Amino acid sequence: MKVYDASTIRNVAIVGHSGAGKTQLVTAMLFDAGMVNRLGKVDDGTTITDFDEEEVTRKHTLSSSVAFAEWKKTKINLIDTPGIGNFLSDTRAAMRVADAAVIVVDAVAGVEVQTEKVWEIAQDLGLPCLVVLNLLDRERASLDRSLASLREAFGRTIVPIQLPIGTEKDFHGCVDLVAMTSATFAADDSGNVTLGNIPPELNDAATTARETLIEMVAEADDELMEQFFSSGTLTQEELERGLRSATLSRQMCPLVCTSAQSNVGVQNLLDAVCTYLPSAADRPLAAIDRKSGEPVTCDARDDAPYAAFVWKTIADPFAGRITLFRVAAGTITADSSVYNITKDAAERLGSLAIMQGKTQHSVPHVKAGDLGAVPKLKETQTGDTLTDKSSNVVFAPIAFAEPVLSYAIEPKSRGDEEKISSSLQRLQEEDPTLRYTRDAQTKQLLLAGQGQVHIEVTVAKLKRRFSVEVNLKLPRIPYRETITVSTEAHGRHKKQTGGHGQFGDCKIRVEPLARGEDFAFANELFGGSIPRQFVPAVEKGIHEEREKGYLAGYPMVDFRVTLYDGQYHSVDSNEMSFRMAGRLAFKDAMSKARPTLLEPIMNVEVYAPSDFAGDLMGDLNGRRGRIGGMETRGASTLIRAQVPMAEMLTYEQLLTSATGGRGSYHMEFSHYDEVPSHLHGKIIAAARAERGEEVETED
Ligand SMILES: Nc1nc2c(ncn2[C@@H]2O[C@H](COP(=O)(O)OP(=O)(O)OP(=O)(O)O)[C@@H](O)[C@H]2O)c(=O)[nH]1
Ligand SMILES: [Mg+2]
Repeated sequence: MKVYDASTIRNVAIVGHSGAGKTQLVTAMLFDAGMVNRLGKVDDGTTITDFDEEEVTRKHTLSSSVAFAEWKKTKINLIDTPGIGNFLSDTRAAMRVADAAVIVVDAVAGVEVQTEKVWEIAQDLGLPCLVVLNLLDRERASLDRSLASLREAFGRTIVPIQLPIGTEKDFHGCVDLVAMTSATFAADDSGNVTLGNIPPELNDAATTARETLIEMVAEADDELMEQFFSSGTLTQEELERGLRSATLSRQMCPLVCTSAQSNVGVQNLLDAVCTYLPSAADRPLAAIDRKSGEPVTCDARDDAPYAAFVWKTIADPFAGRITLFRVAAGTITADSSVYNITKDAAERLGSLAIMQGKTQHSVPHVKAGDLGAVPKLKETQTGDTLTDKSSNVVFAPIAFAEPVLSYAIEPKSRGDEEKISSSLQRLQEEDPTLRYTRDAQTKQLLLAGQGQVHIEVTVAKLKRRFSVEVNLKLPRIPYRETITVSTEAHGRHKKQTGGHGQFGDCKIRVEPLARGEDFAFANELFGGSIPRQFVPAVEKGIHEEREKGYLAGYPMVDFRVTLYDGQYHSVDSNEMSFRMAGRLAFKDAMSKARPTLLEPIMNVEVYAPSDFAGDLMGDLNGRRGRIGGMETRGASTLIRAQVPMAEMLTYEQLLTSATGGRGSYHMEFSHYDEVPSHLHGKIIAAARAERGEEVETED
């Protein structure tokens, strides 16, 4: 394996909506570059990057993976990412270590909900983008319609640098608008290519499209603009150079045309990646100065001290933990020691590898700008920085999404609890968006994640990888409780039992805090009414009660407790007594502070053909949703709304049946809000029933 310098490496994240053909495209690129000798297919489970059994079965990417193609003296690191919304955090992590995003778009559907999501992430990260219009061989595929929806969503920066030759089933090649040549491909998926002139019937269209392209490129660069004015055009060399720099500065986003399934246009895509996208040397990795906290950058220089960013961890049941990193600067060498500055721990590296899907290719070192992997690190987790102890630079940790939904789970065989905990702990290492807890009251095991698919996939992994089987019970809405008015309260615990008695007495004030502020405890005692050492006991008692909730057993949040007075007894007072007093005071407070229920509200974005927009908005209103906006995207409409989570549990089914499968949506936690009072009774009754408590009836 040749060693590549940063300037000859392209790190690209292949991103886009599920089903756009990302995995198929990566497989075709690997085949065309001669990395594998057979064109694998998603439908046969023979791709390089969907290797997990669960991915093969579902025919969807569930976790990012890396492969590399050597193409024209360049090493292209391809990170295939999941397009299913539940796994967006994983896609975001991959984009953190990429120098560019290749956004794959379905030429039939145009822009979809995840297309917008990845575009937003690319924008946040300042990533140059290349759009691949894929599935051009499908019925109703169209460059014009797709381009219209892309431009409506992302503006006119999106510019074709190719035109498709042939439509739908007959799509078999592309016109290169920069070189004004054509490439046509054999009909047998072999990728055998014939280069030639532009077919006469496309001459006019190509000339017009090239003029548009030239104007855009000239607009982006003063020097080229002058050149354009004086000579009326640009040379091919100028066009290429101008297009590259406009792409790097995000003023333009070139669009190319492919069919990944039939291996058409894939080699042109490889060329475009090399020609127009930044190398690892062009984009220093964003970092943070440890002292000032200010953003800085880290140049991909080989001769600099080593610095690497851990962007992913794989929990392999056989090989153990595999840590994936990007070397930002310097060189990481096998059989050496590195320092994990995030964890303040030294790590011993054994063998190093670069990944080709699931296969590890052993390498002696990984240089600046490249992506590497190392098995069996002890302390290192996703988001950590490996660098010298004295280094001033660290990389910002990855922001993983908070869980959206939680399910109660139940082991199929008794006694499997231990195994479930340890297996889930392993899975959490590779998937930080997963949470696993035990409900303090019901003792139920709760598994929280990004949505139904995420939870189902996790349960399937438990079974396949760790041989533990669980039943999924109904999803649980993580309600909270809070108070609505301030009040004062009193708790006294007093017991006389033969010898030593028990005595604790405290007075507290409770007051509501703003949403999201959780809980605060303040001590305003003076004059020693309660000795200092007992204050933590009062706080502990209050904590215990607040975790248990008051109305329906959900944790109480967004309020402050101030301890302002109390009494003690020199012999009978002890920690236990004050803990009890705290609990009693809390209960007293809740009986007066008009507690209420809070529910999670979700940000929802729905994408569907515009014909369905009216019905879908009506439906969202019916789910207590608040419509925040509506935008057209070509023939589709994007609806933004905020909807209580409790109303969204059945949304997937509705959307599929209402739109014949042509709608998609994305949902993220937004905030907590009060539950309307008419729904309280139902929620409280359900919570009590779940705990097996008697349901009280009010007469
Ligand atoms: N006709 C046709 N089918 C394609 C093409 N590209 C991919 N497919 C098929 O479309 C389906 C989805 O392709 P994938 O490559 O798995 O899509 P993806 O974008 O990776 O999807 P996720 O992993 O869920 O994000 C598979 O059945 C592919 O065989 C194409 O260019 N033409
Ligand atoms: Mg995929």
